[in-house]
Amino acid sequence: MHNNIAIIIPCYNAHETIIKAIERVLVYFPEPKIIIVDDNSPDKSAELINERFSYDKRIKLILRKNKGGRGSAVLRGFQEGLKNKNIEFFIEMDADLCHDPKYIPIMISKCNMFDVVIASKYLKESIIKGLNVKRIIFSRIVNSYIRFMLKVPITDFTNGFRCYRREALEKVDFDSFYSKGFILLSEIIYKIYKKGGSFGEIPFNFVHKEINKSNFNFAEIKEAFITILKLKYNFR
Ligand SMILES: Nc1nc2c(ncn2[C@@H]2O[C@H](COP(=O)(O)OP(=O)(O)O)[C@@H](O)[C@H]2O)c(=O)[nH]1
Ligand SMILES: [Mg+2]
Repeated sequence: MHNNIAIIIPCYNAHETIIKAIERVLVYFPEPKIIIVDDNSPDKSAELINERFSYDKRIKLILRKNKGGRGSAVLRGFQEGLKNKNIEFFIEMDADLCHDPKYIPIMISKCNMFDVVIASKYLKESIIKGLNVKRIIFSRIVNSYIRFMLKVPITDFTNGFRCYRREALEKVDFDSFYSKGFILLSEIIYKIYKKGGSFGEIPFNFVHKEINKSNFNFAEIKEAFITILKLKYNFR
């Protein structure tokens, strides 16, 4: 059972949490395909993963030379997973324990009805813990801006905890992306939407811990606003 699922985890400087994140996935899925894409993290996350899992066939570590952005790392993971024709469902989740794998079975079952299912921080039943007020307000503004611009009927465009069906990903031209960072999460939604894809959301508890230093920076914010404009007005 569940041998048709790949779990993609982008990893950058996550050595404090990545092993636990993998182990938590294994609690729910004893035989998953886990693909971790690490961009040569200076904190040596990759070494740690290798020490613990190098003989474990379920876990594949893809090492890239340079920090290429969270979104682009996930695309790399999708490309790897798509090579295996048995895989039907592609889960994307963070390495920093903000995304509890207990929601994965719920996302997958809902994904039988939708092309993409998103764990949303902004549904009525969702709970956000540990995120400072500035980040919450910023995320709300960004999400309102994206929804206003792109008109896709979902509430959370920026959370990287999702399930995609194979057919949805196969419709996407992986060479056509404008962005590389977190905004790629919105770009991929828009691309699937334009191809007629359908979207479902589930509420979840987003739990942010103090140890989670964000990789998020000004360059990514700039990229976000420009990418949305490019998508809306269709220019390069
Ligand atoms: N491979 C790779 N992973 C990244 C990069 N930037 C962020 N990540 C990972 O993407 C996820 C989300 O990043 P995070 O810094 O927690 O962003 P935040 O949650 O928006 O503050 C985590 O699993 C990070 O380890 C990157 O440039 N390359
Ligand atoms: Mg995070």
